[in-house]
Amino acid sequence: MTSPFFADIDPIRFEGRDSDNPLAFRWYDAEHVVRGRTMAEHLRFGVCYWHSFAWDGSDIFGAGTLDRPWNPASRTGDATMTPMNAAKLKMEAAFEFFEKLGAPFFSFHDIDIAPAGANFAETVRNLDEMIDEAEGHMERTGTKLLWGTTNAFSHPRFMSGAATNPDPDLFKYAAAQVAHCMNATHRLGGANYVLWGGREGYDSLLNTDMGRELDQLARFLHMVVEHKHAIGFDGTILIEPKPMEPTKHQYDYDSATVAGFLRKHGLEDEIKVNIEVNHATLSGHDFHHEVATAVNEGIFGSIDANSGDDRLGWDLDRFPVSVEQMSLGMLEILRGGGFTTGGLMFDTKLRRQSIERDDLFHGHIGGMDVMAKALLVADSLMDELDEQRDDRYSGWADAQHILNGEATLQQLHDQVLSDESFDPEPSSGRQELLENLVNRRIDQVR
Ligand code: XLS
Ligand code: NI
Ligand code: NI
Repeated sequence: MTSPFFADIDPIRFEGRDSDNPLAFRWYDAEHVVRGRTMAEHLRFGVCYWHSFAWDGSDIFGAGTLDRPWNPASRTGDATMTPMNAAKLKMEAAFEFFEKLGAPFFSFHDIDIAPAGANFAETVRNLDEMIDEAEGHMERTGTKLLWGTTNAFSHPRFMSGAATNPDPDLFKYAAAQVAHCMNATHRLGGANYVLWGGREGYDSLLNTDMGRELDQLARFLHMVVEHKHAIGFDGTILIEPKPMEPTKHQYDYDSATVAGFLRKHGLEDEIKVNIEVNHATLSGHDFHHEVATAVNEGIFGSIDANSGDDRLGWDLDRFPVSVEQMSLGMLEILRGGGFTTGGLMFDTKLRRQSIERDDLFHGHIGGMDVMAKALLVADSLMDELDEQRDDRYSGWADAQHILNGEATLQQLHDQVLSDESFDPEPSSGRQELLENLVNRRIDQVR
């Protein structure tokens, strides 16, 4: 491996709208202030370790295509490339990338950064050693941890789930793994800890007791929350909803499903959601619907900023490309007051044919510029839209007694019956006018 890994790339800078340099930001100006916060503070960009460094480009039909010399398939024949040395090389390249891109955060699964050992004890020894390495890199580069998470879905032992496994030994194994990874996340000062229910779901009710599995999941999450308080971790615990894949039906279907589940089990003040754009698409919702639902439920936490495809119904994890889609999402994030511990994590994959080293930069630069422009569009729209929206509901100012419980159905009936002139006039929803406004702002922001 040539060192440094991205030797041909200089740190990425903001060069403004007129720059033709493909390796520069045109919209993401970290220090630019919007509504009292810098863009960096609003957007809190993170790079994911798994797709960007651990994944080699393989898909269900074919082998890896990407140049990732630390991966097992590329290491054959090189005796110095032990699994731990490979993990260290991978980490050097990852931090080189975070630093050159200027992303303030990263995220990882335990298995992305450290190789599995022969048993659990050896696995966590490897992880602890790599956490030491990460600590050094973080100090050196100033990169921070947006979230840590546990991969309790890839290994065959988890084929029937982790917390929702019919076998309590698997629940135990997952508990041990999550406890250790939470400790590691805490050590690195992580802002959040994410639980994506990889295989927490089912393929067939012929062999699945859904009620039992959901109760197991609730107990597991209570244990996670208890552990968080026991170790003094002050980050946010986040569930990442997804409706399907890899199981046919995932229990954390969408924001609304998670909100109901949390409330049923008394977890609504302890756990929030990490909304992934592509998962929203898979659940049949718009991204902005998922954000608005979570804000409304008081559980909005963080975003996995990627995108799907209109015609391919699976988790493609493309880099965000649509300014309109992301503007509507950013609008709901701004309306909700913005991020606290959360941020925009690029849970994004290169296309399998994007095999040049700089392709990873182009993906992230494009994604960051799209989100930065979306922030500006959302900012320019919010007050005007909110004013028009409030206006639509202005009649309620004189009808608060209805919402306060001071009126009965019978009373409303009697009032309508007795007032012969009562004949409500519909008024226009003005959707097309507002859609045109959005497109105008996308053209106008500078
Ligand atoms: C998979 C999920 C995964 C989580 C982290 O679809 O998006 O990547 O973000 O486990
Ligand atoms: Ni994700
Ligand atoms: Ni996903």
